[in-house]
Amino acid sequence: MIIKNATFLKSAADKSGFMHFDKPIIAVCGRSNVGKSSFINMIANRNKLARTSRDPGRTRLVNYFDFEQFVIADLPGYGFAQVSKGEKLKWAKTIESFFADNKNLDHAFLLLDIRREPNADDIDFINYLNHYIIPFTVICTKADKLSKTRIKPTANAIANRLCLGEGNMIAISNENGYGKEKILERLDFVMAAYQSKMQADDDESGENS
Ligand SMILES: Nc1nc2c(ncn2[C@@H]2O[C@H](COP(=O)(O)OP(=O)(O)OP(=O)(O)O)[C@@H](O)[C@H]2O)c(=O)[nH]1
Ligand SMILES: [Mg+2]
Repeated sequence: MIIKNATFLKSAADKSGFMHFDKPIIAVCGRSNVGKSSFINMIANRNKLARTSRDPGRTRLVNYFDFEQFVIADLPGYGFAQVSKGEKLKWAKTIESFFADNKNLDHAFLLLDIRREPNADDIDFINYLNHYIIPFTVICTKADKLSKTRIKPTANAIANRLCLGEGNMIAISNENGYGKEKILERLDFVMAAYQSKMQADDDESGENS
């Protein structure tokens, strides 16, 4: 996969703003401050496509980015202690309606900070993805914060904790580009899965006509 051009499309606050495309939609999700917006910038080779911030809770809307072959939806982060109960409920509603309609996404990249044990919010989120039968890849960010020899064993320990196979877990650094090749390969895989799904849908509608 070669990423040539990426552009911001629009933000959506709720169901009425969610977008549909005739190409795969990949949701980027994870705890607040884990590096979702930085990740989008890293794969786009751009510094300021998605707004990043040191203050958790920066992204409150679903932000869509067009990468030509696919679309990325940057989702608001969860688990931010300082937001009000009302805000949290609003977040839960937005996310729930986003996941409930499978036209809203084809794959999820769930980002975790490699230095932290997955917590109850992360596990709930994985249960959520499984419940709605959404294929996902776990991406451990901030690998630059560990020594090179610690990256693989730490990522493997997280994969074991979450009962994930090796192919479903990638360690990356948004700072120095570590793991980017693996992300590009994964994007090829997501594209191929989307194309076979479309082919199967076409075959099925042909049989029924
Ligand atoms: N060292 C290091 N810092 C990172 C990495 N990725 C993100 N950061 C930093 O972590 C902070 C949060 O990054 P964001 O990309 O804004 O995180 P986010 O998940 O989009 O946050 P919300 O939108 O608030 O949910 C920023 O200060 C980034 O510079 C990484 O791979 N390595
Ligand atoms: Mg963000």
